[in-house]
Amino acid sequence: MTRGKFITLEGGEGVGKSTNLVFIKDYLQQHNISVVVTREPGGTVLAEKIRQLMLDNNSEAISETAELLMMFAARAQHIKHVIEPALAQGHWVLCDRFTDATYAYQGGGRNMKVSVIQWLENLVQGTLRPDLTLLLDAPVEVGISRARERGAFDRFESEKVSFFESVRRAYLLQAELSPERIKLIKANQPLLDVQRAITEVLRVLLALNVNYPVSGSLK
Ligand code: Z5A
Repeated sequence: MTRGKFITLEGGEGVGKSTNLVFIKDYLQQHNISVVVTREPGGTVLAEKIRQLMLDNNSEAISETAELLMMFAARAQHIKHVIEPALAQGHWVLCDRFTDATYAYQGGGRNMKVSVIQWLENLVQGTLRPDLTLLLDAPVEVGISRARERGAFDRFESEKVSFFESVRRAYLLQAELSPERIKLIKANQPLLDVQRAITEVLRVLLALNVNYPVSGSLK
């Protein structure tokens, strides 16, 4: 059985991750790839409970350290019960946020030490890293105005603009450090153009996937 590919979707608030997740899933399925769609924090019963605790705006103040550990606790469950089994069975896993979000939000936004995040990443993930990360990037105010049309804010959405600026900077730094894995997609353009850019990246991944029969019909 050939191991599946692990694709993650990243970016700040409201950049279009959920919207494009559906597009990517459909695109891969049209190319006969079996896709497991999931998200972080979340993806298992326990991890979804941790997500609720972390997004709850009325909870007691959560310390930066507790937040970081909760992210990785949820991730440990997610990897063991969803991501690893799916990849081992040959499914491709498409995940809405993963550890780059930790570097961006807990590292950039909350100022947690990168060396601590790296240590936890190695502990929890071993050698598991995404094969491809699509980083949707847009000016913070664009993402915020898109996301806030939805109404009530969760604990992260209630942060100041400066927090989201730090998150964005940290994401862009991640992309600079890992240009092979992280592909930057300009999200401040019409959806069709965003999806055209995503398709270009996916086409390369499919072509590189030796077990995938590349035909002339790739769009
Ligand atoms: N978090 C963390 O701190 N550390 C971690 O390690 C992890 C996560 C894994 C929950 O994430 C929180 O967890 C997150 C960081 C933290 N908090 N924040 N902020 P989430 O992914 O569930 O929450 P989110 O980032 O707030 O997602 P979102 O607001 O749902 O945004 P989105 O999925 O990127 O956007 P969308 O729902 O697809 O699009 C928003 C709107 O814009 C929607 O009406 C679309 O129709 C519209 N849209 C999308 N694309 C376009 C274009 N191109 N043009 C115009 N309009 C568009």
